[in-house]
Amino acid sequence: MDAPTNYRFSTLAIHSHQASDPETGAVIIPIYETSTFEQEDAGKHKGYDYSRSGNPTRRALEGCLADLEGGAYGLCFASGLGALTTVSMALFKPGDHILCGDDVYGGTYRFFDKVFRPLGIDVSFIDFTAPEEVQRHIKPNTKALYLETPTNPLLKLVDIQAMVAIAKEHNLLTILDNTFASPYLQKGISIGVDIVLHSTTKYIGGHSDVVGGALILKDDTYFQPLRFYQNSLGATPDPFASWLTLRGLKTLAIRMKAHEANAMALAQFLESHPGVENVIYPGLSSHPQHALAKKQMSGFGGMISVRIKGGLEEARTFMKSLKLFTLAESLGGVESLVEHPALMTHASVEPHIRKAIGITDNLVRMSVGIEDIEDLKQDMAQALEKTTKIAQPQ
Ligand code: P1T
Repeated sequence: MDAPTNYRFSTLAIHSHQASDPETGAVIIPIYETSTFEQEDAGKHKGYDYSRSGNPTRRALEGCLADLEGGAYGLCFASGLGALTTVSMALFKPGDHILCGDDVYGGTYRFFDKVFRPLGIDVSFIDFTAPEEVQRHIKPNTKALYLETPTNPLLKLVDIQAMVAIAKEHNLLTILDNTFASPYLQKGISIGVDIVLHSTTKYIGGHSDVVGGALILKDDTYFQPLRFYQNSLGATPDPFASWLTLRGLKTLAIRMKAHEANAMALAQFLESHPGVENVIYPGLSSHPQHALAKKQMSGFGGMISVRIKGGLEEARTFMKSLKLFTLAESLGGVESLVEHPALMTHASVEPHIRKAIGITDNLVRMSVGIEDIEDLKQDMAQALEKTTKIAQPQ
């Protein structure tokens, strides 16, 4: 069936760019596992010539993601960082300056700080929760605002509308990493963001079985250069990865509702537990930006960060004692994961910077899955009991 864009989110996720195969009637987009395509005459083909440049399975995913974000184009990549490096190489040049949030995925920080900066592109990491700070750091050569919201791992909220207003005033490009919210909970393009970035490895794929990334473009302003760099840099996903991602994407709406319901219940449970110093979850009224979360998101998502009472030893004990939560990097899959930002996802951020922004040694990040909430609570309770014994020896 065809999917006009006036269909709603869940319908688009299942049908957009996924019509039945006209030749065979196959209901599901095939995995076009081919590296190349026959040409009728040199340079004359049916729209595809080589799978790095384009592949029908990937094309379906790109189109569907564009519709879900309310954008004009989607471009997919072999990873979220593949999307980041491609957009960065395509749109910035030596001498440019980028303002980036100070709490972003460690790999994003590493790319900007350790790879891009030595190439002559200046990057400042600023507290994006304070729009006046962002204003203050704009220089004549500033070209873009790079924001992540909610942030990884501290779940801070960045006011997208305020950032878009600043960008308009100073003629800057806005790039929003929407990985933590997913297009189901937050739509940057309708607020005026130019480019949305995803690690599709996370909620979009949803099953911890495939790595990928995407860029969704508001309009055609940057389509040609990004398409050119996508093909020229070559960080494209293979057909099977595209297919797995598209298959996961179909259930994004119901998964996000289930992630959120579990995360909210668990956050409330943890907030009342004596073994926990503080709980960071945008859905709690104790979150300093709860009102902003309500304004710009249609739900609060499935990520929780907690500070365990004590220090590194207690955090380690807590994580090792969990039975249902797997100790692993990544997030957004149906299974619950737990990780230690300082030692794992944000190890590439220098200790003094981690300290300054609040990535403490007792900070633990949880990706709450869609298992039964009672089992998740019980798991937390037994792990905290073991941890509390360490924290308060009798
Ligand atoms: O891992 P990859 O698909 O390359 O995506 C990178 C990336 C980009 N943006 C955000 C907000 C991310 O969280 C990530 C990857 N993050 C993890 C692996 C993690 O455990 O936080």
